[in-house]
Amino acid sequence: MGRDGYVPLFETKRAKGRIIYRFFSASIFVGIVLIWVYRASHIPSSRDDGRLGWIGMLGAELWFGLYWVLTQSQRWNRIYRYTFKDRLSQRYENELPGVDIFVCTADPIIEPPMVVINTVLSVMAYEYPSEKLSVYLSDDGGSDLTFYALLEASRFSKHWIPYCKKYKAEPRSPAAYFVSDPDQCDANHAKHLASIKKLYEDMERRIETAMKLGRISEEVKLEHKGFSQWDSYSSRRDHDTILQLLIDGRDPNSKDIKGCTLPTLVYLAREKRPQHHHNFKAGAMNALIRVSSEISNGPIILNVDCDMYSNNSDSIRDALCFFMDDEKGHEVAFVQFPQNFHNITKNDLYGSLLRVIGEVEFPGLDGHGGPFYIGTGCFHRRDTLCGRKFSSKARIEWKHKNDRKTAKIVDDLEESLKGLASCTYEKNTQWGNEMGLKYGCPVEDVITGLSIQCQGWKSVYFNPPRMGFLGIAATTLDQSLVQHKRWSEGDLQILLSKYSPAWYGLGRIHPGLLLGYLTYCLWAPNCLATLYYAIIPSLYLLRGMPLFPQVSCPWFLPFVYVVAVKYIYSFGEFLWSGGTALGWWNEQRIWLYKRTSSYLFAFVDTILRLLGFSDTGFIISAKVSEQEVSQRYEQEMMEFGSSSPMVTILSSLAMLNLFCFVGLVKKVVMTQVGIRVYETMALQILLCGVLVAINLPLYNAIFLRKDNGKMPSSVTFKSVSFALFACTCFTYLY
Ligand SMILES: *[C@@H]1O[C@H](CO)[C@@H](O)[C@H](O)[C@H]1NC(C)=O
Ligand SMILES: CC(=O)N[C@H]1CO[C@H](CO)[C@@H](O)[C@@H]1O
Repeated sequence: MGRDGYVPLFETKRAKGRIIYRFFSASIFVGIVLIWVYRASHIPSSRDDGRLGWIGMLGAELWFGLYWVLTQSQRWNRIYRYTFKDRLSQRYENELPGVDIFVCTADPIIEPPMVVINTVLSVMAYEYPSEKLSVYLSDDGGSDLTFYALLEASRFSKHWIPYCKKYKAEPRSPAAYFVSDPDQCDANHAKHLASIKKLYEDMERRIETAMKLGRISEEVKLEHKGFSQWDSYSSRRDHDTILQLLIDGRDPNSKDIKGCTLPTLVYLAREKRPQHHHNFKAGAMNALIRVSSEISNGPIILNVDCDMYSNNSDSIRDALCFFMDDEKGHEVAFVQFPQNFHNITKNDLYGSLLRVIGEVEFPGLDGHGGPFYIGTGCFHRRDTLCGRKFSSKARIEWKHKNDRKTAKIVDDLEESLKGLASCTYEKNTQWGNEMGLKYGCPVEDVITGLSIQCQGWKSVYFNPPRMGFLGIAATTLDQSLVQHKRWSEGDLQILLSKYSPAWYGLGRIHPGLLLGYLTYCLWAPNCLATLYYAIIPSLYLLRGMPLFPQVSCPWFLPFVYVVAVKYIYSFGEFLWSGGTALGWWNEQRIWLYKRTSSYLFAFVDTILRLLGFSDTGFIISAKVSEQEVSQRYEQEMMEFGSSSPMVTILSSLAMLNLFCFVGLVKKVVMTQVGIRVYETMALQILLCGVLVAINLPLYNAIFLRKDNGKMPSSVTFKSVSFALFACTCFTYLY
């Protein structure tokens, strides 16, 4: 107990070894500066000595060095958070605030209704007073199949919630719970488990039947009046607002089988018209904010993606420990949980987990005022999301926040709320600008979080040992690259937007946080220096022209120091974050692939748009989850089987490096210049060799594999031609 009886609800610990880290990183910086000095002072005097290539190396190394400096902001001051949930219940159990949970889905095919309702059920079953919990599903697919699944889920919840609370079941997504093989000891529980599992499977069968049929049968339509709202529906892009309170928590008749109150459950498909822009997920979130304000108006909002179930029934209480802390709670605008996945393979082939970001970089941002908002697994204070500015004096009175709207007759209420989700509601309002989530950016979450932090608010990163939320990770290379293209493009747009951290954030957020934002905003431009480094030194190697200092030269040392120490550190950091050695190697590969394809397309598209052209507009691939594909994913075999331009670039780069490496080997064998080559071009050989080694799975996909995940022959043809062309031109013409 502290002064004046203040009992903190959470604790913040600084990472150990920060001083050592700072010395260490200063030494790398010295190495980087020496490299710059070497480059600048050794520019060859004539074109024949590779002057152009040299100047390019200088440019690339300047970029890498400066970018490395930016990344230090995320390691400089890491902090870790711990909550005291028992203190929270001692003090506030009777005045816990209402919590509104938003689940967003957009397409019943890509995001199957069974996945969606598992998420919904897991958040309905939070260890939290049900009368204070409301769950809203926004369905931008406007699908009666999703509505039907939710209706089924509302019925199943009457059994599921009391079951979870009685047996303290974890996790509370039924599908995940049943496969986790819950070990029950007593016969009673076993019987109960069997019966609830049967209920679940019956429900699943009914939903799958409807999915196969592709529509709702007439019989089922009679079960609920809500289906009549689809009578005037013409397509998912053209329909009225569909709003249905499936469970009204205030209604004395909505009880579970034990007679306890159920959480409110609402289905919303906002109005869509072809002539109105719908602003994607940000638009859906803003409609939910308005509609929920008239139904439950919970002062805390949690939003999760529809595939992200709650793996920890105490997460709400964890988050409240930050919001309700007497001393610091009033500064906190949002509490971000890490994005985690339940279908990651052991060595995380596609680096989906972003392990180091979650374990190291976000705690580092937290030390400078808080992490970004990443669009899922995040608790917000409703008023800040609606644009309230921070004031150090305004404390929050949670007690008065609990006044729910007095119950109107439900039918009237639904009708009167529909206007809030109409296409035209936002016209001439500040929605999407000063209020709610921001429009016009592919990463609406990050830009919204940034603008909240610019209003003076802090955010908190909370990464508990048992993960709060688990989603589904990309299971093919294509999905993974497309996802990164969207992210890096969105982040670059933020840099160029009115809310750019570089000018809007300047003076409004902590400088360390500003640098942290820049690290992400500059993901896309990284493609230039990386492409340069992956192409030019190898071509020069083929021609026998050195671009790095000789082994015997003192300038060799800074290069070796920076490269060796940087990678040893990165390896250690990855293992410390819970990864495997092979996982690190995979991460290096995907790092290269992202930078040379996703980021390149993101960069080019952004430039094209700035110049007034439309973007390259390649199609977003659907989430495939065919049996075969997931089998290969589980065996950690990379999936190349699509002939997208991104894969073509990766394959061309890999072939180019292979040719250069083979050319070198041939030269060494035939002319016996071996020792001299190692002496003069050791670093270039190393670079080219590593690029070849890291691409081994790609060569395998070109030359050896027979399954459908192998490289399509059209891609092989294009990339071999391109690489041959580049090597020939460079050797004979340049
Ligand atoms: C999810 O929760 C279960 C217990 O319900 C736990 O055993 C598991 O480790 C959790 N998963 C993660 C990734 O934390
Ligand atoms: C390893 C693993 O759990 N893979 C699963 C990931 O999720 C997809 C889609 O739900 C499944 O098909 C995989 O089996």
